Amino acid sequence: MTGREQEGWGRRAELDAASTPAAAREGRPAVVCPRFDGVGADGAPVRLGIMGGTFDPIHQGHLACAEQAREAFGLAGVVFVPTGRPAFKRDRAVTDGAVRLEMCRAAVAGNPAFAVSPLEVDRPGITYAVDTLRALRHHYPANVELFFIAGADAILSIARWRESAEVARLARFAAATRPGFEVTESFKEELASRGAFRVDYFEVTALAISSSYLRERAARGLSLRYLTPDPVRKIIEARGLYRLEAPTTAAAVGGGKEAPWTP
Ligand code: DND
Repeated sequence: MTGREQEGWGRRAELDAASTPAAAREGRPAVVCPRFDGVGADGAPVRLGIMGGTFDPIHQGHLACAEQAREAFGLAGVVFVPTGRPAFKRDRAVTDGAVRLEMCRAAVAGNPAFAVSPLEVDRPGITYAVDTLRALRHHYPANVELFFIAGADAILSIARWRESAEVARLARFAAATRPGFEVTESFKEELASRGAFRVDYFEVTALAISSSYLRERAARGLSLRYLTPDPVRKIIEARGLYRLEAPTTAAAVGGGKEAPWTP
């Protein structure tokens, strides 16, 4: 860890302590999400959604997925957690975490049911979901049930996540499928053979949008209007993100393309 990272981490811990005094008093880590830090404090059962992602950039598909998961599972809210250095994308450049965080915040601004946590961006080293889930589980009382929201395309990969058995123990999964996609018995059996994951499926409006598609369009100078919220589009334009010459994103545009979202 560099001195700068240590300094940033320490400063964040101080902010945590200030924003969640109860957590700090008890020596518990804050989730650094003031809007939802107090969820479950009254002891009543409540469900909270966690939408993890690289969000490079965040787009309408991510937002519709979170919104429809919130409805389908009666979630009190959804916390978007952009990754720091994503475990599965170490072969390509990813836009700076602070900028992805800024885009996520711009995307959810004005929606009281959504919030963004810098937990992973602030954590030094490679980002693993298990560390995040541990921090969240440690922070929230047992009456808060955590639902990790993911596209069904990502679900089969959870067996390859670091400490996947622990991931399975710490959270339930809300897996988004698109209309017409049948969750077959063989799909479920395949997943069950890989671990004791608790997965509930819900159908989300088909949105054939992916971050790589947005990056490609931006690189070609094409419009991102209506594919991502306007404030996000404006950040991308103002910062010149995803242009072929942009140093932090050149590799992301040229290679490391994600598979289209086809659960
Ligand atoms: P992605 O890089 O796939 O995110 O990461 C998803 C989560 O997996 C993150 O929280 C990672 O930390 C975690 N992960 C991955 C690999 C290893 C480990 C953890 C580990 O701990 O070892 P994207 O930004 O590409 O997408 C975010 C989410 O949105 C995904 O679940 C994706 O399936 C979904 N999505 C859509 N949902 C509905 N409609 C669309 C979508 N496009 C993406 N159009």
